Amino acid sequence: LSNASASISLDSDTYDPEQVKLMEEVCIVIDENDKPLGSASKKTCHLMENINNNLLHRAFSVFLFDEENRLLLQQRADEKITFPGMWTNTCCSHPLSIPSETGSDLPSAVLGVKRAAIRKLDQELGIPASQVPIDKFTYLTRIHYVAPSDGLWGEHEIDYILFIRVPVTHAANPNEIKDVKYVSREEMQSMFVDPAYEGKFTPWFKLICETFLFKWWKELEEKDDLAAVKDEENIHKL
Ligand code: DMA
Ligand code: MN
Repeated sequence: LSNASASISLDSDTYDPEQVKLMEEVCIVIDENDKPLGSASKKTCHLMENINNNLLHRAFSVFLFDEENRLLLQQRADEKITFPGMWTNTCCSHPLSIPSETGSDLPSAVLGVKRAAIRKLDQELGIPASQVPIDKFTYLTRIHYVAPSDGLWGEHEIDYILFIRVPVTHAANPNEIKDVKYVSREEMQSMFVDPAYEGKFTPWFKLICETFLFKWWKELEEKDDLAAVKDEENIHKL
């Protein structure tokens, strides 16, 4: 990695100090097959300068549904350094490069991202861990995508997709989230083509909507489990 990334300052005149602090979190650096290679700070992993040199890290995206099969959406806070103010799925973040959240084989990696998901559902949405038991999450598949945010920051991830259907209470952390809303599949389908929301969805959420989301969601409505649509082994390059 270049030293230049160290010199890019995250000054608190430009950026929110709480979000700046979170840029010190340590992400899992992986190869294109999702094998851990080491670790790097969240800041290093999200600088376009490093992404352009192919730096890739592990992430997860939670889709949380209520008992009426409505999806909980969030609008990212304006304080977020990447993709501020955009609408997206329930919760996204990164498993940390710590033993409990890393894994070199797939089952342990899945366990690691589920633990990270429980941690962030609490930190972002105030959903207590007791309401999102680890065995209620379904890991569906992985997507590999790259997306610039502005000139400086962006994403390049292998993203584990997790579904969970549970009733929850939530109290959004305003430093993370500006707004939340539950939507039915029909409502999401119209929202997705509504000109009022054009350019307002995060790139990963948009990619998942364009590919798998509505098929998975329909399956969730019709069946008790998602076994028929799971694709655990593949990494889909979107
Ligand atoms: C990163 O999400 C993960 C994905 C799948 C884009 P994020 O920017 O919301 O991460 P964090 O909440 O840790 O800032
Ligand atoms: Mn990321």
